[in-house]
Amino acid sequence: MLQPRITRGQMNANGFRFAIVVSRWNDFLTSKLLDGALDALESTGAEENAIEVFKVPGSFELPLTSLKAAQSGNFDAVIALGVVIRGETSHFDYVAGQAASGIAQAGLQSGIPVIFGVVTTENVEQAINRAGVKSGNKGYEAAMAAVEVVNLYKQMADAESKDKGQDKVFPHVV
Ligand code: INI
Repeated sequence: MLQPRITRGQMNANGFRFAIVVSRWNDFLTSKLLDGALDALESTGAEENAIEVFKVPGSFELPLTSLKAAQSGNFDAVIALGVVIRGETSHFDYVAGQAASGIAQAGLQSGIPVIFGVVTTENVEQAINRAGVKSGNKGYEAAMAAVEVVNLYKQMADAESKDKGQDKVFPHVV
């Protein structure tokens, strides 16, 4: 059996900076996603002054705000949080679809991880279940994903500089 080198990001948020972009639409649920994200960052060792929260009107505004945060040079990861419910809108597909593809694009364009923490559901009941009001919390999961990938990218950069025998410093960690 082959035994390739496997690298998985550690779950340590200490020393990293995070932007959280959160939609005010369905605020009673997005505030729970924000609580979940902050809980995840605190439990993995993030410092309060290393986290900045940006509020936007709706999920449609998440991509550009996330891109601006990612391009600012002030953050190692951006976490985008929103709730889009099909029952509430005939343009669900546009809002949810644009949020998803725009958030992915913001990450690819900036080179900074932009994490998709948008709950997309058929009805309010399902959204409640994914916002930690009863059980799982998509904000918590998104922040955990952010912590994992910032560590993964740092570990990859460290391994690359070690392989090259250079003293290269990960660009987003000071
Ligand atoms: N925004 C959401 O985040 N969730 C929704 O369910 C939603 N609905 O139902 O329409 C929604 N609409 C607002 C949209 O995101 C923009 O803020 C608005 O269109 C202005 O660009």
